[in-house]
Amino acid sequence: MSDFKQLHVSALMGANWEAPDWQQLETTRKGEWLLEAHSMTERLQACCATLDVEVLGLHQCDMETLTSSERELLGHEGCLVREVVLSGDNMPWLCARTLVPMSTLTEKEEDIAQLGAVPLGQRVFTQANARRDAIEVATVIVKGQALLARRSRLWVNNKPMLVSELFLPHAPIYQEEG
Ligand code: VNL
Repeated sequence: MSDFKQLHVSALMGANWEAPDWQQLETTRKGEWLLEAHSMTERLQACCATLDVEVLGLHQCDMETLTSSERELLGHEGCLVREVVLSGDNMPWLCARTLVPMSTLTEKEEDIAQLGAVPLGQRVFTQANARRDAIEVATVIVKGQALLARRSRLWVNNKPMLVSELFLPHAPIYQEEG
């Protein structure tokens, strides 16, 4: 699994994030996935019988290691880094890396550091004031294959976190338009 992590997490970290072309994307199936403003967990769950989360990594990073765009989106702060792979019916669908600033992990949000196999979306979107903004998209080449990715900021109780998601080859986003 650690080769998998190395390959996909570094691909996410090296992505060239760009503002989405909303008008063009909104009309496509891929675009609906990439621009999903509500819970990606729920959207994935609707496509399978069992959605499993495996935690690949959980560590802290200093604010010096954040990129300039990460600092612009989150502020100048150390973060908890959570890396997971989500599988739908035992097929790997999504690799996600989330940066959670230390000031977000306070009060009712302290438990976000200990989610384990509970999907982040399940935790965040039960909160009435959860919202997503700053959606960006990228195409990332992994082993010669072009994969879709997105990055977005989630807010819980007005505290931010930054989620990067890489859609793996078997993910429903690539299934034919029906
Ligand atoms: C997580 C991150 C889950 C991003 C997600 O969907 C996601 C997580 C289920 O860290 O649990 O899109």
